Amino acid sequence: MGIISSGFHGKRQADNPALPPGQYETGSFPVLSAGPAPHIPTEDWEFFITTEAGRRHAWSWETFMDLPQVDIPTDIHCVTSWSKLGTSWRGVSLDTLFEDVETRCEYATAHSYGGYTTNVPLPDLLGGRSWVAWEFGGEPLERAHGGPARLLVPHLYFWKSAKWVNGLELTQNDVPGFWESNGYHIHGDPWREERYS
Ligand SMILES: Nc1nc2c(c(=O)[nH]1)N[C@H]1C(S)=C(S)[C@@H](COP(=O)(O)O)O[C@H]1N2
Ligand SMILES: [Mo]
Repeated sequence: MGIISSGFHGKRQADNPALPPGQYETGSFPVLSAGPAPHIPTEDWEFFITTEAGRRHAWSWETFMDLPQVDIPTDIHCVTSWSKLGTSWRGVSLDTLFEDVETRCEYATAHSYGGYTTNVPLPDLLGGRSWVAWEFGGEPLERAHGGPARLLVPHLYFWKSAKWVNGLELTQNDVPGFWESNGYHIHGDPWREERYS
């Protein structure tokens, strides 16, 4: 048959339409971080959006929590080939956060506490496709997974979902972030296997 199935790592299911090409399903939730997990008390947490005009929109944890919260059922896909199907998150849609933001920029760089960055085109962030998520599986997001809050862009490979997210810097050009400068694809669509550059 030519199919090697390992119960430990999960199995490739070529016939599962929820799995992008080259991915296998896992039941666990691996932790992948390029450095130590920063500790951000919610009293100190802030989320910002800066525009090309120099405007800075910012939310404290309190004002962020006052925004409409939504449940987000979604699958997630890591470039290292694991996919986790049927995860549930809660957070604020980027559409909500962008309501008063005026910009002609087409890209954003997500900045995280701790220094991680990743670039995402605005069309991938808007239209109900991304969130700032603070709850996973009905519990506050664990620090290892990006708590108090992380970006969630589940239709792109999971490295785009910046943990410990601090804000978005809008940019005119597509500026490679941390992994994008280290060989990962500039865009990262798992359905097109945009893994490496
Ligand atoms: N701030 C920050 N965000 C990050 C990373 C990181 O190292 N730092 N790693 C990315 C990568 S490569 C992946 S696969 C996912 C892993 O998220 P998880 O640890 O919750 O599984 O987070 C992404 N977001
Ligand atoms: Mo990753």
